[in-house]
Amino acid sequence: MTRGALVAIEGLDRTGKSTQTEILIKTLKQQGKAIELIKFPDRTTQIGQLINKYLTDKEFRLSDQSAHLLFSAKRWELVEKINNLLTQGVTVLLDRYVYSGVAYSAAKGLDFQWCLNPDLGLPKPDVVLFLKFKDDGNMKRGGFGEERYEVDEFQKKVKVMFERFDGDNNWRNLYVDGKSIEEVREEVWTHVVKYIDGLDTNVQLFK
Ligand code: 2DT
Ligand code: MG
Repeated sequence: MTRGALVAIEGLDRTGKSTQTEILIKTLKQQGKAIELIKFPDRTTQIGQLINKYLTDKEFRLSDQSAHLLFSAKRWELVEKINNLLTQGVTVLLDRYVYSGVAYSAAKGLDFQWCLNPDLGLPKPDVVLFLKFKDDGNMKRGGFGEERYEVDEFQKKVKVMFERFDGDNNWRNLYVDGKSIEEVREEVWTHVVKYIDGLDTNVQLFK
């Protein structure tokens, strides 16, 4: 039986993840493909609401470790749903995932492996599209500075942590510098098209 593919879109803030995921969903739906978008953090459940408070209210204090574990708990809350969708042949598109979880927390100084540990056993994406600026281009875009992590110095540290995943066989760097939405869309498509008809192999787990 063919299962759906697990595709993650990752990147710093303001790199175009949400724009590209929306376009991709629309394209795949137009082609009659079964696809579902899951955004992390999803802010609707009780855990999600706590995370939302943490991100938007700077007076709300949590230790870095407990904040980290909440984001991980958020993923574990949805793992059954993800697995069920994949089994049913649905392609699951993740807007942020484990990689953001590790990168944003490790950027605060927490140990990289410690950050990954609570996510071990989660389904591992078949492909990760990392939307990336060569320079600090995301910081020059508008809409920055409203939430906890939207600070230039911090974004630079997160970038370094994200890059530690570069080299994994599922990792694809997509440079967005100076490219239009349409140009990035085409590149996203060339990476995703190989996966949209499903896979015969079992989904891998983080280990
Ligand atoms: P958005 O800007 O995409 O809404 O994300 N984050 C995200 C973490 O620190 N850990 C995680 O596990 C995830 C998924 C990245 C809000 C912020 O939450 C950060 C930015
Ligand atoms: Mg954001």
